[in-house]
Amino acid sequence: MFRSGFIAVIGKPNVGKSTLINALVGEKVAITSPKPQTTRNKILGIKNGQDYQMVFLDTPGIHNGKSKLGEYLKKSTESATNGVDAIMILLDAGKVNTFDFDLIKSYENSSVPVFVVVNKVDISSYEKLYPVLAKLNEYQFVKEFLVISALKKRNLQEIERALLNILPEGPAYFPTDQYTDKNLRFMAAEIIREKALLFLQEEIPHGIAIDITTFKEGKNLIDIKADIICESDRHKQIIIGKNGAMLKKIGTSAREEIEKLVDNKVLLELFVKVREDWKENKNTLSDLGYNLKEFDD
Ligand SMILES: Nc1nc2c(ncn2[C@@H]2O[C@H](COP(=O)(O)OP(=O)(O)OP(=O)(O)O)[C@@H](O)[C@H]2O)c(=O)[nH]1
Ligand SMILES: [Mg+2]
Repeated sequence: MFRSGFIAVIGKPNVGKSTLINALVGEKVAITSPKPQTTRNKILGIKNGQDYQMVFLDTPGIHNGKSKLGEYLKKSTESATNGVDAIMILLDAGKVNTFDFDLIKSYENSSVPVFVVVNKVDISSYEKLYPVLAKLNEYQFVKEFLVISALKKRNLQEIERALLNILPEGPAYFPTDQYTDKNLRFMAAEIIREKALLFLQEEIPHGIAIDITTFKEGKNLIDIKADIICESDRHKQIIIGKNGAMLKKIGTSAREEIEKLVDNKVLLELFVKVREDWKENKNTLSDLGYNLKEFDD
């Protein structure tokens, strides 16, 4: 019997949703970073087994961003839980608070099984964990509580087991050699953004977006040009860095990773552009891959 289904992975920013999905799928489907609000789109991570296909939906961390971009992120997450076969709420073991409890509670009347997964146990103590687990036990409607480390790949087989218990019989929804729904162009933009998140500090990472302006696949080389969109001249200066050092660092690191992904040489040219209101302008947002119309019925 072949089982298949969709599983939405939701939770606060930075709890490790993308890290978990990458670990489960065994491929880098989504970028991750130590900074909150890394994921901006709904991204599918497809785990193909002998007799199952699990399709995980990575989602932006839930928070109350007031911009048009914030609205897009919120809708991405909300829409991800529609029509799925299971919902997995991820918590950071060391940072569980009322927001998490309220989130769990909001799924009390869910028509599909709800799992609560406590992540990052590798950096949490049992003294901290016990009161959390005791409190979680009050939520009788939750199908199972699981304690894992996505980063150390600890207890992930428990997630697989728990899901196989509830997934219905069904077909493979995607070709079994496919592990995401996103194309190379999207992945390239995300990798550039990941490196920017990694190397840039403070508020700047959240104020940038990547626009791939050229993506030409030749036989021996892929030619990629991309704009790093930011919100002010001051940010632009910081992203470029002294004598272009920062931009070079982001570019080199991104190029190396894109080359591995495409298994080809890559020529990557980055430009920095200021568009003060990109987070508020619906058309600009749409051009950058954050199209609010996706959610219109
Ligand atoms: N120590 C430890 N760190 C983890 C674990 N899982 C994730 N992390 C780290 O937590 C940070 C956030 O991980 P992400 O996977 O980007 O978190 P996310 O929930 O997808 O975040 P958003 O996309 O912003 O909502 C990264 O620095 C990860 O390396 C874990 O099990 N243990
Ligand atoms: Mg993420």
